[in-house]
This record gives sequence, structure tokens and C-alpha cells, in this order.
Amino acid sequence: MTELLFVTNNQNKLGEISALMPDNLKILKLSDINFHQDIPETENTIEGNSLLKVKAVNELYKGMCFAEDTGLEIKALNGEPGVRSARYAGEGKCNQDNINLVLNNMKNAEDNTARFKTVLTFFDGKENIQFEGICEGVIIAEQKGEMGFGYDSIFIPNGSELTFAQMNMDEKNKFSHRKKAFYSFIDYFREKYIL
Ligand code: ITT
Repeated sequence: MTELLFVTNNQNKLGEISALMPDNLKILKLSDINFHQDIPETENTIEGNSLLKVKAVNELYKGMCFAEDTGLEIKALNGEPGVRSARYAGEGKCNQDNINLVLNNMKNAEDNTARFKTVLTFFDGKENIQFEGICEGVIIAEQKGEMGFGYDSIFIPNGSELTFAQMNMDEKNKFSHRKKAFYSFIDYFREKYIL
């Protein structure tokens, strides 16, 4: 069976992508190739950090792999937290600190529109190709829901009344930025490798 390494240390992402993976493709985790390092995200764009993750395993792993970087872009905050989504409140701060800072910065905002943007980078053994997925929605004033991760509890995607954190994984995947990027990639992959 064709194997695809998913370069991520985020178990929630792994769960969401695993649920979407076609049956005839096998997903490999970083632990399957004995890669246990943190990958510092040092680029200043989502595209750059997505590429950097794939490059981090290139020396060790020569097979096909993919990685993705995701950011929450809020209009009233000029696209922030964006590429700094994981570190918005500063290095060493936790996810709740990041959420608190967003809610605080949005207190007087008139426009609450926002979007999640995912850029997936696929390395085919020779070259890299990128796929984008966007989910438009709004930021709410108070956290709602217990599921999901990251900023899910303050984001409602357009077309729903629930936050991502009030949805189970299958429901989130109906709207999600990650699913859109992943499906564009899988469409490309199917055509190229005739799955
Ligand atoms: P990697 O190992 O894949 O890099 P990560 O957690 O560092 O995992 P990112 O840099 O792509 O992932 O994501 C930055 C942050 O954006 C992440 O820590 C979450 O707080 C948030 N985030 C990403 N995807 C999200 C989603 O689907 N829903 C809510 N928040 C999300």
C-alpha cells in the first residue's frame, strides 16, 4: 500500500486528517520513522512554515510526505494572529493565553470576520507542491464548546451556528480549511498516481 508520512506533532491534526485518508493510502506518523524533534517555525509566512516542516525530515526520510501550517486571520486585527497563531501571546504561553489575547484585542472591534488558512506542502520525493484551504467565519466574544483544539472555541464557520469546538470531528471536517487543503492535495495525488 502507498505510504504517506504526515509531518506533524499535533495529534488533533493527525486525527482530522486520518479520518479523511482514502482507504488505499497508509498514513505514517513521525514516530513511525523515529523522528522525535520539535520543528521550530522560523519563517514569516504560513507557506514558508509549511515548506519548512517537510524539509525538516528530508535528510532522514526519502519517501513521500506532507505537512501543513495553519493560521487564524482576523480582519479587525490586520490578519493576526496569522502565522503567529501558535505563539500569539508569546513564547511559552499556552493556548488559553492566545485565546484570551484574541478576545481582548477584539473587544471593541466592529468587524468580527475571520478565516482559517491552511497551506499543505506535499513532497513527492523530488519536488514540493502546495495546496491551500480557507474556511471563512466569525470570531465570537466568549468561548463555546469543549471539542477540537486551538482557536476552535471562538470560531464559527459561515453556514453554521456552532463553533468548531461544538462540533465533532466529522462535523468540523464538513467546513474545515484543513479538509479543503487536504482534498485538493488528494485530487492531485489521485490523478498523478492513478489511485
Ligand atoms: P505542527 O506540528 O503540525 O506544526 P502546530 O500545532 O504547531 O502543529 P500550526 O503551527 O499549523 O500547528 O498551528 C498554529 C496554531 O494554530 C495551533 O497551535 C492552533 O492553536 C491553531 N490552529 C491550527 N489549526 C487549527 C484548527 O483547525 N482549529 C483551531 N485552531 C487551529
